[in-house]
Amino acid sequence: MSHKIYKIITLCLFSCVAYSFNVYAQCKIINSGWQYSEDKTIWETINIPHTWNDKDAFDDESGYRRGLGYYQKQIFIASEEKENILYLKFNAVNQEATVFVNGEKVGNHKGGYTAFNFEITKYLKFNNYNLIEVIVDNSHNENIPPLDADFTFYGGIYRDVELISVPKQHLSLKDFASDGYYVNYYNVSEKQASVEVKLLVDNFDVSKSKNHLYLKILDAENNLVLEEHVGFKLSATASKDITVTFPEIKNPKLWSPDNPYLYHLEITLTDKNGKTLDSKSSNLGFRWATVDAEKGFFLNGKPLKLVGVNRHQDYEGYGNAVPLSLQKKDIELIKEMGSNVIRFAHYPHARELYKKCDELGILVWTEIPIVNKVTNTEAFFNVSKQMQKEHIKQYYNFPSVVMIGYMNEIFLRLAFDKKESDEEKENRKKFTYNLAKQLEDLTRAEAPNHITVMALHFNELYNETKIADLPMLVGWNLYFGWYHDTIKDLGVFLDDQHQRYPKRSLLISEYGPGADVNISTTQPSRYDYSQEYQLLLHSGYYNQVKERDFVTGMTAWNFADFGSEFRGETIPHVNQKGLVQYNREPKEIYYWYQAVLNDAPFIHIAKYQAEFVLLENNTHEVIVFSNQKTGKIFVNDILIQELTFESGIAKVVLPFKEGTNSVRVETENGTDKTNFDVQILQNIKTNSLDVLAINLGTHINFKDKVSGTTFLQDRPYSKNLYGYIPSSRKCKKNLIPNNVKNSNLEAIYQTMLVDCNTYKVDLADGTYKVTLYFVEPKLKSNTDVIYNLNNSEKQLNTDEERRVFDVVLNDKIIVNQFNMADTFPDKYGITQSAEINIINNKGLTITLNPIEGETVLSGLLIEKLN
Ligand code: GCB
Repeated sequence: MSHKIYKIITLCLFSCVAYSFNVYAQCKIINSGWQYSEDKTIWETINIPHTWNDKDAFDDESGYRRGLGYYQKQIFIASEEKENILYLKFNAVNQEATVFVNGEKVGNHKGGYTAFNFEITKYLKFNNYNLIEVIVDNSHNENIPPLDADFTFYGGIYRDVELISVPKQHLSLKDFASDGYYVNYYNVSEKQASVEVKLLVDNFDVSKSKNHLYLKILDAENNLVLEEHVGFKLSATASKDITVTFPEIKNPKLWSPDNPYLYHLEITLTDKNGKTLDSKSSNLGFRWATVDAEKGFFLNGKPLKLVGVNRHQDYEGYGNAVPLSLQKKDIELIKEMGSNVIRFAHYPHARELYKKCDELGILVWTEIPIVNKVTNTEAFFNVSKQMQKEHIKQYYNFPSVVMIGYMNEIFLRLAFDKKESDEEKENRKKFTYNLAKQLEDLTRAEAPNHITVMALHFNELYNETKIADLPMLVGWNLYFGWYHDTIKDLGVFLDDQHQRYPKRSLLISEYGPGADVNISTTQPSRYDYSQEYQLLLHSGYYNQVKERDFVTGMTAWNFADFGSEFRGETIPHVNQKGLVQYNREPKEIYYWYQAVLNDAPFIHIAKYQAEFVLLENNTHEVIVFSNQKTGKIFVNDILIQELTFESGIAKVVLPFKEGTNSVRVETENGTDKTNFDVQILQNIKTNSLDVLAINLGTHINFKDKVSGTTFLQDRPYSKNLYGYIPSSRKCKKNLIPNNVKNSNLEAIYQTMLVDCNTYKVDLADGTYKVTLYFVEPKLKSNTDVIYNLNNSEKQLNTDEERRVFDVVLNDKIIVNQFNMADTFPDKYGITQSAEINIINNKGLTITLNPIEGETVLSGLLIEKLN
C-alpha cells in the first residue's frame, strides 16, 4: 500500500461518517473554523454544527431571526486532486442554501432537513486555497415546507459539511446525495432471505472504462456469508445501473428489537486491474414488517405492540446544532426506556441516529416536514417531492426504517383558521389531497418495501376528504385529556374509528400532556403541568391501547421537551410534553415507562417533590413504579404496607415525621430507596418559619429552581394557616397561557385569584418582608396560541378591560390605584414588596380594594426579617 493511500484510509476512518465511509475515495469533514456573519460586516469564527437562533428563540422578545446568514471558509486543495472528482456535501442547512466556490455559484438547495451535494471540480484551483461561501436563508418561504409548525425553525448549517474526493469512476453521488446504492430484501422468512442491491456507478472520464464490483455479506461475527462479483463496461462520461442479486441465505438470523442481529454489506469498486477505486458498507437486517387492520403490527410474522416515542432533534442550549455524541445518547435513553419504535418527527434526523436504531433494535418511522398546511404552487409541490426523494434515497438502507411518512396534521390550519371562505376551504382540501396522493404514489414507488404513513389530528376532515385512506397506516395525533375531552375518550374514539373504517390500520402517533418537574400536586388535573397528571394520562392511554389488538401501537409526544418559540407555558418557548426534560434529565414518567416496558426487575420510588410541606396532617401519597407484582414499603425502616402493582403503579399514603424521612421499597427481585425532606406545618404561628411562599389561584406546588423556594398550593383560609376568604361571590381562578416577561416564574404568574379581595396568613408577631406577584391577565396583543386548541380564547379574555385597585397589608396601603394595563408593558410580571411589622397576634391580612374592574393576585412570598 502506498504511503498516500494509507494516509487517506486513516483520514477516512476517523473523519468520515461511519455508516458509509469511503476508503479509497476520500471524504473529509470540514466543520471547523468557518467565518459567520449576519450582515457581512462583522464576522466571527464558528464551528459547525451551528445555528444563529440558539439564544434569540428563548428570550422575552417574541419571534426569532428568520433571515440570512453568511458562512465562508478557505480550503486547500492539493495538486494530486487534479485527477479526481470533488464534491461538497452538506448534511443539513436550514432552510435554503446557495453555495459559491471562488466566487462562482455552484448551486442552490431548498429544504432544511435532508443532505445535498454539489460537484465542484471545475470551480477549484489546485495546489491553492479555495473560498467556499454559503448564503443561508431561513426566511419564511411559502414554497418550502414546513410553513408553520409547533417547533422552532433554527437557521444555519447545523449538520456536518464534507469535502469528498473520488476517482473518476465511483459509486454515484448524484442520486439525491444518496450513497449510490439501495438494498432490497425479498422473501425474508426464518428459513431464507434474499438480498438485491441496486448500484449506480458514474464514469466522469472522457474515455470508456472496464470495472468490477465486489459485494460481500458478512455476519455479525465477520464471517463471510456470500459474495458476488460483476465485471462491466462504462461508456465515457456516463452512468450505469447495476443490480446484484445474491443467492438465498438459508436460516438467516432475523433482526428485531429484542435481538437486533446485523449482517454487513461491503461493496468495492475496482478498475480493470483490480485497483480499488471506491468502497462502501452498510448494515443489513433481515426482517419483515406488516400491518393488519384487525390484529395490529407484525414483525417477522409475530404480533408486536409498538410502544415508543417521537423525537425532535434540538437540545437545551444548542438549538438544532447539537453534537452527534449527545444526540446518540438520546437513542440510548429511548432504548433503555424500553421503546421498540421511534417516530423521527417531523423531519429526517441525522443519519447516524438511524444507524444507532439498527444497532440497538428500534423500529423507525421517518418523515418529511410537510406540517399544518400546503401552498398550492408548483414550486411547493416540487420542493416537497424533491425532499421526499432525498429522504427516501438517503435513508433507504437502514434496516430499522420500516415506516415512511410525508405529512403531519395537514388540515390543522384549515380547521382552526377562520379567515378562509368556504370556497377557499374546499379548494384547499382538494389541492392538499392532490399533493398527498402524489407523495403517497412517489413513496410507494421509491420505497416499495416500506409501510407508508401519515399523521392526522383529531378532526373529521381526514375521513371526509379520504386523505386518511391514502397511507397504509394512519397515525392519529390524539390529545384527549389535554386539549379537549378526557383521557377515557381515547378508547371511545378508537373504537368508533375502527368500526367505521375496519380496513384501516391505525397507530396513535402522538399523545401527552405538558409537564414541568418543578410542579407537583396531590389533585392532578388537565392543564396543570404536573408530573402526576402526566402519569395519569400516559398510563391511561397505555391501558386503553393494550386492550385493543387493532391498535398497532403508540408513540408518546415527545421524548424530550423541545423548542417552540411562540409557546408560553410554565417554561416559555418550550413544548413541555417531554418524557425527559430539555436537558434530557428524566421526568418521573420516563421511569414509569421503564417499569412497564422492560422485563428485567425494575423498582422506582417516584420523587415528584424531594421536599414537601404537609398541612393539617402528617401523611402524604407516594407513588412507586415496578414491573413486579407485589412489594413492601418502609418509612424510616418501619414496614408500613404491602404493595400491589397495577400497570406498573402502586400508590400509597405514608406517615411522615418532620425532617428527613427514608422510604424503601422491597420486592422479590430488588429494592429502591430514597429520602424525602418533610416540613409539617400545622400552625404557622407556632412553627417558626423563615419563608412562606404561596401560588395563588391554583392547586399546584411550584418550586422556583433559582431560589429553591417552593410556592405552596392555594387553599381556602382555615385558622392557624393561610388562604383566601371567600367573599360574597366565590373567588375565581384564571390562567393565562403566555410567556410572562421580566420573570422566570410563569407558574406563579399564569394562575391567579380573581375578584377575591381578602387573603389571610396567620403569621406570628414579627417583622416580615411581603412580596406580592401580579400580572395583567387582559392581553393587549391577543396572541394566537394555536396549540392551545381548546378554549384558549375564552381563557385569554374573560376579564374586564382594565382594573384599578389599592393593595393593603393589614392597615397599610402599599400601592395606591394599582393599574397594570396603563402603566406596564403587556404580559409583564410585576412584584410589589413591603416590610410589615405584625403585632398583637393579628397575623397578616392582604386586602385588595377594587376601584375599577376585578382585582387579581398571583403569588405571595413572605420572608421573616426578625
Ligand atoms: C401535534 C403536532 C406537534 C405538536 C403537538 C403539541 O399534534 O403534531 O407538532 O407539537 O401536537 O404539543 O401540541
